[in-house]
Amino acid sequence: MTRPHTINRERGLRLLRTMRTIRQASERIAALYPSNVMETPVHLCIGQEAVAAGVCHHLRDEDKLFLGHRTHGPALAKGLGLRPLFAELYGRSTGCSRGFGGSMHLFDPAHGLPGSSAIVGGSIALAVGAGLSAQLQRADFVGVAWFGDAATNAGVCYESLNFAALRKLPVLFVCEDNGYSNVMPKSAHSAHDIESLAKVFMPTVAVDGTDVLATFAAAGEALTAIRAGGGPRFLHCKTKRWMKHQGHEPCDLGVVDRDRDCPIQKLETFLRGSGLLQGAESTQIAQDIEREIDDAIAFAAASPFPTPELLEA
Ligand SMILES: Cc1ncc(C[n+]2csc(CCOP(=O)(O)OP(=O)(O)O)c2C)c(N)n1
Repeated sequence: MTRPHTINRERGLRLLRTMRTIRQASERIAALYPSNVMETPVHLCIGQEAVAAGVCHHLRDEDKLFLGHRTHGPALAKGLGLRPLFAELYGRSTGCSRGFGGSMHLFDPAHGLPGSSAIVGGSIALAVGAGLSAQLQRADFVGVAWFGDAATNAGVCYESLNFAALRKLPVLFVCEDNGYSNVMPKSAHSAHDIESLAKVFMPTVAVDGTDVLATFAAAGEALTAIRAGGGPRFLHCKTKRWMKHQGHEPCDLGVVDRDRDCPIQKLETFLRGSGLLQGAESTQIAQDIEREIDDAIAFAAASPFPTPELLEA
């Protein structure tokens, strides 16, 4: 049974701002990409913003989030700035990975982004390692594994779920399930059902990942249990990818209805209906974000490329 949403204005606007930042930054990347100013492949997460915002609003800087190849949304929601993101995409020395990593290797330890892996499933065991380290040090942080549906086919996923459950580690597994591995639907790449698989090992919750309030509530409950010493939790977020697997072009698989499936529109409709968003507030938020993106792009374009010496620094 779905529960009615409860949220206050401040939190609602924060979620909206985060989702809009991800959307608008992604749209700008898509627009700039064909001009070859970016020195990296990009995997955009337009349509998937609610998962990033809903989960990451519960995370602290100390919590360690390990990403895969589709990084921009959760990295921004976790605290990465627009300047270091755009500078990294432009391959400049002011980027979060000094221009050496690109889109799939965003690095910002101060905001709990210790690294990511472009190997499908590669981030999962790293988050379990972070959870083990928190347990051994009696430290108060959580390891978060962020991965797509196809990563649940990897052997390391099973080993990680098993070990985290066995040792009751503080780990949140977030499966951002957009139903596809590149152009291959889940029915063609997985013989298992993700929830049934995860439930073998730990409490698992499935949530509509286009509904930020549902995702926010489910992630909050899972993290509260983990932080209380209850062991790992698995969050299965079903969402839609609006763009092609990689690059700047819209998805042509015919599975997205941009009105019905838009997480931002869903939240705005709810906030307006509840009297928490009024008049031109949403437009104002969008305009503020556009200015921040303009600033980040100008910063990136004016920054120097890295030198070989910087590798050793
Ligand atoms: C081990 C491995 N196999 C194949 C690839 C090529 N590859 C890159 S992304 C991708 C699809 C991944 O799908 P999913 O994990 O569901 O994430 P999504 O792209 O949908 O976010 C594949 C097959 C890879 N990077 N690593």
